[in-house]
Amino acid sequence: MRIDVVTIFPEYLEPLNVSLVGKARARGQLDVRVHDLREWTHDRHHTVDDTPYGGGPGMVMKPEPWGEALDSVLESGPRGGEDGPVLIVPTPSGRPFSQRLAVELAAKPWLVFTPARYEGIDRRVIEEYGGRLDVREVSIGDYVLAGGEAPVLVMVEAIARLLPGVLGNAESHRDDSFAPGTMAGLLEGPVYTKPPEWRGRGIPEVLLSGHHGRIARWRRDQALARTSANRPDLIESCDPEALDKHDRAT
Ligand code: 6GU
Repeated sequence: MRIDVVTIFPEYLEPLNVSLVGKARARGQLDVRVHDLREWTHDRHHTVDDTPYGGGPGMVMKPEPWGEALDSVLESGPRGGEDGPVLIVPTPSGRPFSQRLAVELAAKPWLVFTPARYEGIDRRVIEEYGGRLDVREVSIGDYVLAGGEAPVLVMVEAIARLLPGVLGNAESHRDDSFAPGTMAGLLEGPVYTKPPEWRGRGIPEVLLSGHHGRIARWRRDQALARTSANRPDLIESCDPEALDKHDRAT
């Protein structure tokens, strides 16, 4: 997969050199290219923002640098169709990012992210590219950040770990919280490792039993209890078919 990021803070994306994403890049599983938006400005001050039409607080990112930057990045790869890019515009006004969207985007060959600062990007940029390619305005949650760079780090990590061969164990994401399937989109329950006793605290007996059926049942009960406590909304919205009889009785 190829990922391009256009930003006024390329250094903010340095963490993409570290850990899981960094290793995927080093192995050639992920081609990440970070671009400085100011390279596509032409004035002495490399201006990327201006005051909003209609008044109001804050500044708006000018359309011209974004247009030139995106034209340049988009020219460097396949135009459209199956191989074409998905343009992801991080904004608190976007559609919510989710595991489902991460799975969808992980199947695409090319993602282009446009993290903005200030009050966002002149609307005409989104209209311009929305007319030619798959453009998604995406938010990572119901709070406001100073810019879209941290959301890009979040989204790229969520997507990269789903790429084939990136996680050591292909089964690692089968039981992820929010994963459909065995856990029915429930949150993951608690986990334990050695030592068998720590500060007087032991391990739940069932995990030492070697009884796979009972362990699976226990894990599912724990997942359901944790989801009820922390995310009752996930139980409300879940497919009743995904909860078995035992779950509903709990
Ligand atoms: Cl994608 N951007 C900003 N600036 N704030 C956010 C966000 C994105 N998602 C949640 N808050």
